[in-house]
Amino acid sequence: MVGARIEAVRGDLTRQRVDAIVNAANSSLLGGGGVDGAIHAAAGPELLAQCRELRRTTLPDGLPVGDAVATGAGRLAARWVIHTVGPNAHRGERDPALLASCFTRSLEVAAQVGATSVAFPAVSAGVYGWDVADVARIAVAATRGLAPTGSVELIRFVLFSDAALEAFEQALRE
Ligand code: AR6
Repeated sequence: MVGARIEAVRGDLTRQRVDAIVNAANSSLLGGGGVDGAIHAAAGPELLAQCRELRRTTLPDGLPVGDAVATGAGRLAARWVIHTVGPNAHRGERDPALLASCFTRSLEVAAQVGATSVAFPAVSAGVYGWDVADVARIAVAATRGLAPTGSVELIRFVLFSDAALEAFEQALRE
């Protein structure tokens, strides 16, 4: 069995026509700025309602750093939003394994829901202060190192800037 195809593109994560998009959320799951804010704005109130329901039921203390959980995607073209929480460099969270876990756990959750295509942002490379080149190397190594993940055939990194795209293209070349 061959692994998933991995690609990097410049674009807006909220506009991707894939089964699942991954949200760079925070532990509260109740929204924020950056790509999280853009996803909630584009998905509409149903997404926040589902996140609140998760907090009320299975995740009363929030989603731990490095873990991932799926919800529906409201008005987005995607079917699922997979929320993950990256390590926050400003709080001293600099363990590459925690960031790698965001990508591997998200892909495990994607396989659990049966997604065939998954789009990721550069988790932790914005508000959470990681160097995008480090994020790119860790993300590419984590997704490449994974055994074929069930249903997932396409992994797409969607970058918001030319600099971030270049970092991911470089990591994919290595
Ligand atoms: N499409 C693709 N990438 C985007 C988009 C978009 N629409 N918008 C931003 N980015 P960030 P983090 C890029 O800050 O560092 C939130 O408040 C952005 O340029 O969204 O994990 C959460 O609630 C950057 O390269 O996520 C958390 O509190 C990358 O996405 C906190 O920020 C990630 O930047 C999470 O911080």
